[in-house]
Amino acid sequence: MDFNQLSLYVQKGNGGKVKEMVSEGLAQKVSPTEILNEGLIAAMTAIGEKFKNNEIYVPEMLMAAKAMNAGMQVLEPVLTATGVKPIGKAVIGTVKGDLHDIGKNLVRMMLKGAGIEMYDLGIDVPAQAFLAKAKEVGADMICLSALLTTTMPYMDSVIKEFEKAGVRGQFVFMIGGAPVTEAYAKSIHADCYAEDAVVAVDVAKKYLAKKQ
Ligand code: B1M
Repeated sequence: MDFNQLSLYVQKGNGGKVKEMVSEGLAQKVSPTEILNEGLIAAMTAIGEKFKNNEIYVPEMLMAAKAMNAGMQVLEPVLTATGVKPIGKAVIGTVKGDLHDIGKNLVRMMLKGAGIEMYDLGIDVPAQAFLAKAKEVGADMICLSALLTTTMPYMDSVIKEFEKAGVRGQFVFMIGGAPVTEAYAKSIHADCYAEDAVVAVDVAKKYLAKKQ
């Protein structure tokens, strides 16, 4: 499979071709993780670099994101296929002020694939919505994503909302996203941090096992 060509189709925002190539790749038994990493995620990294260097602007970034999502739709059934019995429930969302959802969606898919029942609140999610959903579904874990240095501090506000309600101790908080670090997670007393969707699976499993 020509991963470079796939990446170029994503970067050009050609969702039709992206879907076609991902479907063909899966039919030829190319590893879904390789398609994801070498084709789709590589494209978003390149797009990020071009944006930073003022070679492209927000509309092109948005088109690339749509094409990436088209590819992820094809990959989703493969990534979320699970034969395991549910090991816990998690609420996930991108925090208030932040519209980035590709990484969050990926984390949701991988956690679902690991047998975690996922409740996705989408993007731009206020603290109160995390709290309400967590109580409603009896969640074990709250997963927060942020992609901007300006929205990352809102993760602290979400945790504080749970503290204010006197229920912080009932939930495991996992946080992640490009600007987020282990040190930041510690500073806001999140339980854990994961750098990517694959690591998020291991971390979530470990903390859910501890919680049981
Ligand atoms: Co935006 N954007 N963007 N953007 N965008 C970044 C993040 C940026 C780094 C680009 C750059 O300058 N190089 C920059 C942020 C700079 C900063 O804050 N330091 C930036 C900016 C500035 C902006 C705007 C402000 C631009 C503007 O309007 N002037 C604006 C903000 C809008 C808002 O949110 N309020 C904006 C808008 C957008 C679009 C809407 C056009 C689009 C998003 C569309 C969408 O998501 N549906 C977009 C995109 C596509 C990007 C880049 C190019 C790609 C992001 C992405 O999808 N990466 C991005 C540059 C980059 O990241 N290189 C950029 C692929 C994805 C798989 O990775 O999301 O990092 P990621 O997720 C990873 C890990 O972070 C981790 O696992 C994931 C999978 O492995 N992870 C978790 C994520 N969440 C996790 C949660 C966990 C655990 C792990 O536990 C719960």
